[in-house]
Amino acid sequence: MLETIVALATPPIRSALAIIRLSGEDCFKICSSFFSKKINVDKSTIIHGYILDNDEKIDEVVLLAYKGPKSFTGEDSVEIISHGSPIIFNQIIEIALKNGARLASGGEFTSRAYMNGKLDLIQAESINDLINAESKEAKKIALMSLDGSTSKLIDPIKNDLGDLLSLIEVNIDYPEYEDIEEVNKEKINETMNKNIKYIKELIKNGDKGKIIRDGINVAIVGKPNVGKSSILNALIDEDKAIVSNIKGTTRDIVEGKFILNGVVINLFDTAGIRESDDFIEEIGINKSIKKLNDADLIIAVFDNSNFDEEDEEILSLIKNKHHIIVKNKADLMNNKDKNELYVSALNKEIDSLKKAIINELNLSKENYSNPSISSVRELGILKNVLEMMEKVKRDNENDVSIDLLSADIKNMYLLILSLIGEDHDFDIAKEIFSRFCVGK
Ligand SMILES: Nc1nc2c(ncn2[C@@H]2O[C@H](COP(=O)(O)OP(=O)(O)OP(=O)(O)O)[C@@H](O)[C@H]2O)c(=O)[nH]1
Ligand SMILES: [Mg+2]
Repeated sequence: MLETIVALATPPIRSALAIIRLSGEDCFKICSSFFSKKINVDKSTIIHGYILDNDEKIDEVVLLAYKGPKSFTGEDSVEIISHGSPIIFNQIIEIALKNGARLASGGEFTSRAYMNGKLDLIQAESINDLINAESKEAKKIALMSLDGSTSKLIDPIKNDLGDLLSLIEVNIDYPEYEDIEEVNKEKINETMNKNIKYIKELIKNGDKGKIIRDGINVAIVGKPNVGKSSILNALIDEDKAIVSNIKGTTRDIVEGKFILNGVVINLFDTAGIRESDDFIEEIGINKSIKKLNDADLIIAVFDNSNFDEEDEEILSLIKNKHHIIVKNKADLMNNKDKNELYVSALNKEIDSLKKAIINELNLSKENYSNPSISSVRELGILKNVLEMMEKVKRDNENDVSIDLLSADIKNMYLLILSLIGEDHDFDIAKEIFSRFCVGK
């Protein structure tokens, strides 16, 4: 039997109301020992009453009792809505602990919902994404995961591999069944080809979804004084980084954030890159180079000064990275090349740069209206499955025997199940019997 757990569901700060949550088999019994009214243990109810510590009234609350399995965790659960004073909610939690509950660990309510089959693993993960979403689009994607739409994307692969695997097993183990389709080279090839194409599409969409979910890191680099800090300030529309006409003003990385077409852009203004004998500036320059290497996209800034060795150095540093080249101080330039991108950070004329970022990252809003498999874990598994499928396809073409291939097919099937957390009760016999009426 699982213990009853308790935790504060709202932030541990003073506010109008707080919610204390309990879940577990003894939950109604434990709450009855400190609630002023009787809790009906047979159905879900909302009750107004008092939290009591012996006879002392601790707070006037509303208690929501959810009869399992019709609750978030699938177990009997209670939410107590109390007044939002830390003294009150801490006291209520203490009383619950005293009466037999145990403090929940991080994510334990969600993990119980998963264990009780209320959520699959993709849905469980999306709860965190939903809470941490920083843009409306990120929230929308998380919600699509929570309602199960994302998990459904896995179904076609799961069905195809499950069918193939069962068919192979039946062919091997029950050769006497003549009415069962024979698994041959073509059948395996056809299944691999179809799924390789499908998974590649999922990964492509997932990479876009990942950008929405996690945001994107953009580093602004260039030689000193070209206006990097001014560009950061203009993009985030705030006077955050110090700007001056002294070369080497920025030494440490300055971070800013703004939302572009629903995507959180994490901007990093860096120290101007040049040869320097100033020890501290040198540290800053090394940090710039590291940031440049870690970023998803680089904005390389040049100005109206003569193109020199320092600019040359910047170009060589970014050449293998995703980058946008921008000419700042357009207000000082008379001759402009129509193939170049110009901005004037001083005059806050930077829309062309925003457009270039949107184009470079393909941040169109239509990308975000569909569910996508976008967490690092999920995408990692899919990429792994894709590699295995490509291997099985090659082996199959090279006439590797079907029983050898079946081991790889089984492993990729298990990986697909692990995406949604169903791998723990995988049973090949169950799979076969669920698909064929073998030995009815
Ligand atoms: N005319 C003009 N001046 C600009 C523009 N953008 C920046 N500046 C000026 O250029 C100088 C340097 O700007 P910063 O933004 O500090 O340059 P930086 O690249 O961050 O310089 P470091 O931090 O030293 O590497 C300041 O005097 C700015 O006011 C612009 O678009 N037009
Ligand atoms: Mg600067």
